[in-house]
Order: sequence, then C-alpha cells, then structure tokens
Amino acid sequence: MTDNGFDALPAELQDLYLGMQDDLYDGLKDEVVAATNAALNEWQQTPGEILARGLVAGMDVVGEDFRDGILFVPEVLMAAKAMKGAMEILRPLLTDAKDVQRQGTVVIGTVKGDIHDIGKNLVGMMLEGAGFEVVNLGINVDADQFIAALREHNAEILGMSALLTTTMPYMRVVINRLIEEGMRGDVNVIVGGAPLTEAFAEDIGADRYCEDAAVAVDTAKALMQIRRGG
Ligand code: B1M
Repeated sequence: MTDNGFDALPAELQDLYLGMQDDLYDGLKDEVVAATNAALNEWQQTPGEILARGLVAGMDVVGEDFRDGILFVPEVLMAAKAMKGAMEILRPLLTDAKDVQRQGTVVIGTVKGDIHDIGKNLVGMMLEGAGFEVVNLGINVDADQFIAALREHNAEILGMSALLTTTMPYMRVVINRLIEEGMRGDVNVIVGGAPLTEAFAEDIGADRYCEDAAVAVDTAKALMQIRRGG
C-alpha cells in the first residue's frame, strides 16, 4: 500500500488528497466520503491509490498524534468512523470478484482483547476481490470461535489481525489450539497488524506474516497454489 507517486500528481489532486487527510484527522466523515467520491469519479483514482494517498496516509498521522498524546480516543474514533465511511464507498470496487478465478475460503478476525478492525476489514475486502470466500468473525475473537468457524466453513486459511503489542501473543494461543485439535496440517495461518514482524510470525508458528492487505492477497493466493500442488 506504499505510494511513491504523490509528488508527480497534478497540484489539484494533491490538494484533494491533503484535504482528505486533514478531514480524516478531524473526523469529518461526510467530507472524507465526498473527497473519496471525487477521487474516484473526477480523477479516476483506483481504490488502492485512494487508500494509500488519502485514507491510510491520514490515519498514519492520527496514529502518530495519538501516540504522542495530541489526540485522544474519542477523536481517533471519529477518524476511524470517517475512514469506515470511505471504505464503504470502496467496498464494492474491492470485493467485486467477477471474472476472477475462485480461490479458497479464509476465516479472518481480530484476536481476543483487540477491537481494531479497519486494517482487518480491508484485508477481508481485498481477499474477496481476489476471489476468496471470506468469513469475517469481527473483533475480539477467541480461539474457540476461530476453530468453530474453520470447521464450519471447511476453510483453508486462517487470517489473524492484532494491532496491540498486548494482544499479538494471543495468536500463539490460537495456533497451539489448532495443533491440539489436530487441524494445523489442514489450515494455513497468515497474520498481520502494525506491531507484528516476520520474526514474530515465525516464532509463533504462523505460515506467513503479511505487511499489508496487498501482501495478504498475494500470500493467500500463493498458499492456495501450493495446496493445489502448483
Ligand atoms: Co488504537 N492503538 N488503541 N484505536 N489505534 C494503535 C494501534 C496505536 C499504535 C496508537 C499509537 O499509540 N500510536 C496503539 C498501540 C500501541 C501498541 O500496542 N504498540 C493503540 C492503542 C494504545 C489503543 C488503546 C489501548 C488506547 C486506549 O484505550 N488507551 C485502545 C485499545 C482498544 C482495544 O483494542 N482493546 C485503542 C483504541 C482505538 C480506537 C477504538 C479509538 C480506534 C480503532 C477503531 C477501529 O478499528 N474500529 C484506534 C485506532 C484507529 C488506532 C490507530 C490510530 C489506527 C489503526 C488503523 O486503523 N490503521 C493506530 C495507530 C496506527 O496503527 N498507526 C492505533 C489503518 C489500517 C488500514 O492499518 O490496521 O495497520 P492497519 O492494517 C494494515 C496492516 O497492519 C495490515 O494490512 C492493513 C492494510 O494494509 N494488516 C494485516 C492488519 N491486519 C492484517 C491481517 C492480515 C494481513 C495484514 O492477515 C490476516
């Protein structure tokens, strides 16, 4: 989701994106939605470009100021609502899997104790758009819920998200439960979220760490390919 093309954009489009970032910061949902529509319809920007240049870039600033004590939970919640409003506009574009080869089923959720869901939902939408059946269990999901959903949907892939250093260790609990239940060999596990690293994913026994939603899609496709013996 990184974007290096911002400086090359027309000044007017740069202004649109900078305004979108400011409005997201200020939690102005209607304005962020309007700017998203303008970027799509007047500037023919792709959902990926809008996310990288406007929404995720804006949320990064929110995160920095939240960390530094400049913004507080209510303000961050407003920013999150504005971002979700824009994501609803992008959802049909991201999830439209017409003419896409059907892939497998992914059960996805944010782990127990953690209520951050924007990134996880983005991953879910992009997986749907890539042809996966996505069972999104939401937030604060415990091992029992993950195991039950994997069984019910006969899913090939489990995707876990965590945004807090205090909740990421719970991923290990879920993976250990998969082993106890004799399911580990049947399910590939992908993990992601801002505080995670490749080393952490390896340490807890996940199959892959995914830095962002685009990587999650490529990784899930690659895992399906391996499962098919390709
Ligand atoms: Co929270 N929060 N928050 N927060 N919050 C962070 C994560 C934090 C880094 C902010 C900071 O201090 N700079 C910090 C965590 C510090 C740490 O643990 N190291 C933090 C904190 C401390 C907290 C609270 C504890 C604050 C408090 O109450 N004192 C609290 C915890 C609540 C809880 O979960 N129990 C809390 C609450 C909240 C809100 C509710 C206000 C709100 C969440 C609203 C919501 O999600 N519905 C919120 C928000 C919005 C953030 C920040 C600002 C933004 C997160 C976000 O949505 N980013 C965040 C700061 C930050 O991350 N920069 C912060 C945009 C999103 C697109 O990116 O989620 O990273 P992200 O997803 C990316 C990748 O990580 C990856 O792909 C996505 C798209 O490319 N990815 C995956 C994510 N999941 C994946 C799964 C995959 C693959 C890739 O496979 C399955």
